[in-house]
Amino acid sequence: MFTDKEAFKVAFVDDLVGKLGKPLEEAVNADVYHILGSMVRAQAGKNWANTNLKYKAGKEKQVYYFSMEFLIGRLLGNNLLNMGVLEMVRDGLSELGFSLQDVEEEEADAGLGNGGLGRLAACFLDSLASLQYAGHGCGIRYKYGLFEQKIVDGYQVELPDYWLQKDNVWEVRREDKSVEVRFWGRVDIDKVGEKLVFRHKDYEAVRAVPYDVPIIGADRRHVNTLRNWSAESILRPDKAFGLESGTDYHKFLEYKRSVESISEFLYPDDSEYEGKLLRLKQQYFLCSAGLQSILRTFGKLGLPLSELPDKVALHINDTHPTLVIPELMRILMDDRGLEWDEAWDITTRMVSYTNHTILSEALEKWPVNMVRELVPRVYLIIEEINTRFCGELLRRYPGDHNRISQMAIIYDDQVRMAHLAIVGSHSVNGVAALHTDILRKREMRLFDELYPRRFNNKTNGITHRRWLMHANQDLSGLITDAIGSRWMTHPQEMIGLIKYCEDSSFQQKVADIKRKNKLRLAEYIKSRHNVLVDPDSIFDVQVKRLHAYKRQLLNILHIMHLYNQIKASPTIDMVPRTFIFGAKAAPSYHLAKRIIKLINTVADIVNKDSDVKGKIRIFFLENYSVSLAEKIIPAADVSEQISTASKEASGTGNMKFMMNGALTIGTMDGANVEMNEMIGNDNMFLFGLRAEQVLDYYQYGGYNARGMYSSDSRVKEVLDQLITPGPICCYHQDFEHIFHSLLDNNDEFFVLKDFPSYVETHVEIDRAYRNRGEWLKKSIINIGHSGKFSSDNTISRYASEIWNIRQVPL
Ligand code: GL9
Repeated sequence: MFTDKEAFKVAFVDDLVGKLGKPLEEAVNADVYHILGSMVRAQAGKNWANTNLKYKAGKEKQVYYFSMEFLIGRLLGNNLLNMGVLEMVRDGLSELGFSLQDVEEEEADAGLGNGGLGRLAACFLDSLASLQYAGHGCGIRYKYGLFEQKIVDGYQVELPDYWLQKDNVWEVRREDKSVEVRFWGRVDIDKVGEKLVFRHKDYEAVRAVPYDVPIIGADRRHVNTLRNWSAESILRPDKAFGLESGTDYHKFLEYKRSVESISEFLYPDDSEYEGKLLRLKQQYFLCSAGLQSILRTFGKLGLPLSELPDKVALHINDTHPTLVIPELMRILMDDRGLEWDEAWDITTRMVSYTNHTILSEALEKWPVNMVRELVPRVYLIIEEINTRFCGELLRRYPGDHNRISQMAIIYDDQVRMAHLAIVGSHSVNGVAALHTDILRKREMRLFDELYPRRFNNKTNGITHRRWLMHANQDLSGLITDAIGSRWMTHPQEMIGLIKYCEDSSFQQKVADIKRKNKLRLAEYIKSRHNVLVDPDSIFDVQVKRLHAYKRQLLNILHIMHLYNQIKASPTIDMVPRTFIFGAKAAPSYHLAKRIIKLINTVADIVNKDSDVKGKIRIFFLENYSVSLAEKIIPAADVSEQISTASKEASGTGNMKFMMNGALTIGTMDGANVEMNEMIGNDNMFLFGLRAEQVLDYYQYGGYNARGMYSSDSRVKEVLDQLITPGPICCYHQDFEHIFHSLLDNNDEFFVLKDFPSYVETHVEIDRAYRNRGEWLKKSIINIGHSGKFSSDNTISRYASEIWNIRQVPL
């Protein structure tokens, strides 16, 4: 049905009329989405079945990526792209009177993730399938994804994300693959001969039902699976908790409600964890359901358990799924009868772990009582792992009790999940060179000393299919015109663009595409803010979660400073700038929410002030999401990557902007460092403290925020505007808190310290932008080097260096 345009149109109309019972003329975009999506799903279905048959027949080793978050976004456009029919379908639909772009807008944006960590998981799935690896996702089918953000009177308001109320054509409920997950209860220990037998009694059973989503690779033939688990009640109440069927209907309803809450919503925390029982329940639910289903699949191969590590790799995305380790031990020992040593050998050879942050507030520590009560048998296993580990340490470092308490898995009545993850896996990776370095040398130094071969780096990546080929189709076309199409499967060949970086006709084409993308974003902004943005202004963009360490505050303070300059000398010469923000704050993160209010307040004042004469404009675009990112990033001239050095483990937005030709203003943090290694100081705008300096300040002190305030008049002026009712800027009680967070807590993230160099670097950007040829040259150099950051590259390394899996051609 997708063989050629005419065949497609016939099949499409036929399907639409047949399924909806209405003539084409009456069809709306939502109908077209439903029919087209179902056609794609049906087509992919055949390849999906074939892929699974092939994996099974070849007994291929498969990797399962366990993640509490998969920030997939919309799938229709990407699936059409990967199936190689995007253009044909776009033309066909257009001839039938529909715009594919409008049809794509009908799809819910699956927001089952918070930010970078969840989006990385989605990019990895795309690369695994596209590179022909047998690699699948294992996640939770949250009924509500990340909240929908509204801005009301400048404040963030959170609304539930009813994504499932929209038609979801991709998922398939697989009732027959359901498994049971057990919580609470107690463990009876019996001795049978020499062997201890552990029996979990009086537990509460939960039914885990998988919803499978096909992940279509770029060769269209490889279709892997994202298996998302939904929590449901056991069908028979008597089986659930030993009641006589139907005797206590209220109790059953209560049980049902509590069970369903497990997959009800995604926790909206970014780089911070909440020690809530429900969150722990979600984690165990994912681990237990995922493992049971993987072991069932392995069972069909008829191989001995000793071969498990040759056939299955388990990857845990941060510590959230660390319970995979003790849960696998439990299954291997209690259900399959293995001894500890053999089970441990198998487990540690199968599991690998990625660390995504060194922020201490993000390090998960679960209270012992909570774990012991919720999953009593699993807790006993964690205790045993800890006992054996501490024994090993004692033999290796006799008498060094300080070291042992620093490294123990259970300490101070808490289970340290990162320690469990390191001890129970064969590989621990960081997500950018600098981050891995900090992990090895500082955060996890003692573990690196004990297991030097375990730590390794895998710099993050992004799928160039979604973030370039789909989001920026014109630029993608231009690249192909210039260097042919091999870059699509070998993104590092984008380096071939470098030879055009000084070619003025090529530069002009890049400029024209950027302008078109800016016009498109301007239209979007007009539809939201009713203001027409100047497409010839510099689009200066910071979009990412709102967090103190990401320093949106530095950005807005600088804008306040620019505004002060304009007010002082209205004829000041500057290239007009449009500052664009998008950011969600965790609902309980008050400082972050106040910063949103500040951005919106300053925007209000500046955008209304006729003295400004369009020199600067500020827009906070509400509800930042994957689909909004796809509109914003291709239109950016300047990418703000301004975290306090050492704090942003990698960042992935930085790579998306680079790939779309924006120039970065950034600190030497995360993957910015590696961008800088490739393109040099001439092609990005670096500023601020280096990671070493920041870490030294933390360790030895010596920074005085008040000193910055009293010695730099620009700093003083903008800070005073936060606390002084005045005509020029924006006194508000909320901003007093911001003021005090900077001065009373000695500016934890060095906003004031980096302010002067940030201001100067923005002056440099203004200067650089005026030289169009030079700017475009830099832009092309950025694009050309960005192929290195394709997640295809990242995934090949995970595959060969961690998972030991090979490509499976079909
Ligand atoms: C993060 C890091 O903060 C980012 O720097 C990194 O790029 C991504 C992916 O490795 O992981 N760790 C983390 O907890 N989050 C990240 O973005 N937070 C969210 O995903 C919201």
